[in-house]
Amino acid sequence: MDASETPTGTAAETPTRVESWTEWDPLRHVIVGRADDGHIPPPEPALDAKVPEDSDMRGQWGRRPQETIDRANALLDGFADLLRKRGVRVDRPVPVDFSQAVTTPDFHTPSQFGCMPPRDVLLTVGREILEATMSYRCRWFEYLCYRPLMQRYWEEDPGFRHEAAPKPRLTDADYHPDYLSDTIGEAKRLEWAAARHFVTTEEEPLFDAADVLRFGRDLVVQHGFTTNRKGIEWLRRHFPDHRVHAVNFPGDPYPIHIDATFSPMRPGLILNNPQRRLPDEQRKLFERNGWEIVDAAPPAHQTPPPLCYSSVWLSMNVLVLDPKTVCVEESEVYQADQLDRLGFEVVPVALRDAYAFGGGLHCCTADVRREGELQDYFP
Ligand code: ABU
Repeated sequence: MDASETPTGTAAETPTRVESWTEWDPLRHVIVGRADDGHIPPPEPALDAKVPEDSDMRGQWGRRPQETIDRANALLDGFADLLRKRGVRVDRPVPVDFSQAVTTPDFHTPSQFGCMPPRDVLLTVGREILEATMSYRCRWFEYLCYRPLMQRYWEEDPGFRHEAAPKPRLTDADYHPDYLSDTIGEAKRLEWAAARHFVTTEEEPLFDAADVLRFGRDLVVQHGFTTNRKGIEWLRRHFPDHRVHAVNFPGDPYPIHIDATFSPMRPGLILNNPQRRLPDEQRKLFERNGWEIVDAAPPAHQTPPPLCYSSVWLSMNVLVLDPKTVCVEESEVYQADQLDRLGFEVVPVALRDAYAFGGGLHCCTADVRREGELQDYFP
């Protein structure tokens, strides 16, 4: 069997058709990341700005301990099996050697990151999968792990469009030097976030795919550390038949990736992180179209797991299987209870020990196929 895929049962027989327009339509085919050879990358500007001053990640880098890689892979394999048993076809990336340095004419970094999470790299919009520019040097080549799958989809599905955004140069001009101090402090970070002063500059278009949410004809994109204004404008020009809306969340001192901040669950319902509330002006689009924006339940944990980049708000980083069914990390009992009360079948999934590799249930997946056609939810 090819390392890129582990078919079992009927889900494996799902023919290849790339198409997904939303975060909630019934999931039929998905990519689940792997923890193999996961590295904590060496210092670099965008990554350092994301690591809180009191984090256990400060000053650490190198290959992650093998026992944590094995544990994370066991959890990711378990999640893949659970999805297959529910009839979802699951494909897996092919890791490269992440201990390799990356050298381009513009930068050098002594090692890479991993192939978790795919959601950061691959943006599926309708019949297209777009490889994001990425904004960290250590993730510049991460798309290579997905190329065997992209090639296969391209050969098997004549309607599939495989696209790649222009690779950025990622010189020092891409990063604001004032973010690189070790002693910025949270108050200053919040002030900067409110003023939309982020670590990335406007030198060139930058975006990570996990800053984009798909609502049919509308794409909602977070402006923050990993996506700049030019990245949003690039997406606007690349998807001329979509409306692209820039959003920002002033309560987040480390704004990377929208999926632990603002999570659409089904048509008409969004969970919003109560510490990172969407500004009133930006809420209007949803409210005038009858969407309810509900504060997400509090996380069950006071701190992230060891050596983790993400916040405790991975509690709301859930994977919607269809508008009535949602996967929630099994220890996130408050989030599970809230979604149960909102009418969902909640499927508990053990994943917390894989969080350190790049995120939760939404992060560790990338859509290939959801049923459903393009619709206008904000007419
Ligand atoms: N990749 C999502 C992480 C967001 C957060 O740390 O809250």
